[in-house]
Amino acid sequence: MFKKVLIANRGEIALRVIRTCKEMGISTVAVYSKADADSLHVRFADEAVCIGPAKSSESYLKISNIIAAAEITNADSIHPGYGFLSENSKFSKICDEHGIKFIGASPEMIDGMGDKSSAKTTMIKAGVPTVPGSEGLLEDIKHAKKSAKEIGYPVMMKATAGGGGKGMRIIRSEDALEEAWESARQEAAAAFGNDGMYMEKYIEEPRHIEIQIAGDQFGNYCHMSERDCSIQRRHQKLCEETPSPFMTDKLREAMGQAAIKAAAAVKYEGVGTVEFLVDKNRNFYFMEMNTRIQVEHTITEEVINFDLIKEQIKIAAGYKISGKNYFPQMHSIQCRINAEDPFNGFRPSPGTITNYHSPGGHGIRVDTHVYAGYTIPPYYDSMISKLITVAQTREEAIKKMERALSEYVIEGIKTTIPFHLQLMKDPTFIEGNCTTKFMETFVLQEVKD
Ligand code: MV4
Repeated sequence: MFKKVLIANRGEIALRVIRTCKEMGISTVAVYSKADADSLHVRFADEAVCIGPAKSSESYLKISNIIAAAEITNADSIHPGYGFLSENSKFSKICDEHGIKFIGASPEMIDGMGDKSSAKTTMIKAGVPTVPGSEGLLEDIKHAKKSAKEIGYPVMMKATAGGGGKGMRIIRSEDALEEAWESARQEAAAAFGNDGMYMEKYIEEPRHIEIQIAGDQFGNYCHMSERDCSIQRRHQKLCEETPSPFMTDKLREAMGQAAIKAAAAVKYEGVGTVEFLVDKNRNFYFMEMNTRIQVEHTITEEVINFDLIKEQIKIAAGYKISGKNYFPQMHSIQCRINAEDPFNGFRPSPGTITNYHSPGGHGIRVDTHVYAGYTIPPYYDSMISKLITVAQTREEAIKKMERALSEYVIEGIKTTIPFHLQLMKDPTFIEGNCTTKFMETFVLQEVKD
């Protein structure tokens, strides 16, 4: 087992990793930017090293500084959390070259899954269902036209280096193809330095349902059931739950097996997520594979009663997994509390928290790094807390969330709490009918106080 883990991240996930390390008897090293000197992850870790100024590119993304911090403190491993360097193949490789265990995917795995078109080809070969579409990259506009005709409109053009919706276009007729082809390629070139494009059938109003998986170095794989992440705004998840209200036992079995097939096809080691699009007829299609721990891993932990960070660390240290699958025993919901103003287009609202009281009681979990007096810096992600409920049934988990949200006091900044309070009362949500289109029509009612 590792003796000392450096956490190459900040905020709630840095704290989350530190907590598990403490329980496992592993020493921890925090790294922090000058803007984060007062952060809890700095205080809760055994050691802390300042790695640069506020700007991420000069601190949390600065590989040389993080490696130097690991060497100075004699850390034998690095946990990257999510975001930042968690899916950076260069970082994974450099850790390896320095004899530091990267608690995450290998460089080859990251690159293989990071290129969406080749990941899709890998999955087709493995027999994992994918959206019908072009084979490999589109060579030119002529090829794009031919593909679209074969697939049948509407089609979706996607950047192979994409993610977060960048370089993605819905095309409903041939008239719109050329303009979409040009603009999507330009967007992808600017965002990723890679203008490779592929095309597939456009799935109307899909659900985003992902399967948590794990694999070890002995070829054992398991799935840990699904998370429904359909409630998103501009490709930012807002609320996640498990089990999915759209799931059936049969579909879970099929998606679980497909996810294991995906993991086995690439000899996946560690914990990961296989994302699927699910259409209204419960057909499911491989979308992407994430090679990191995700923000929403918490709800899976709650329903299978299992510490996923501990599992991640154990697998990286060479432990075997049992190979048996996990099924939800409870219902769990997570609301992402962001420092944003939901009444003004979710505009970021950094600043000082003047008053803070977090909810508690049975079935409530709060993963956060904030406290009364804490100043949210403007440089990073706006998520400041994850509020998670767990209960026997979906109805109880929703009621519990409503109660917890109404107890939650965060003053001095705007937060997404009012949004979530309304979401918990929304008929479409209560009926379990939210698709990825839900937020396009959601209207937040102004509350007077
Ligand atoms: C799609 C799709 C419909 N049809 N692919 C969005 C992000 C990227 N990872 C894939 N995405 C989509 N791909 C086909 N063939 C709809 C989306 C999509 C979406 C997917 C999951 C969650 C939210 C979404 C919001 C808009 C579009």
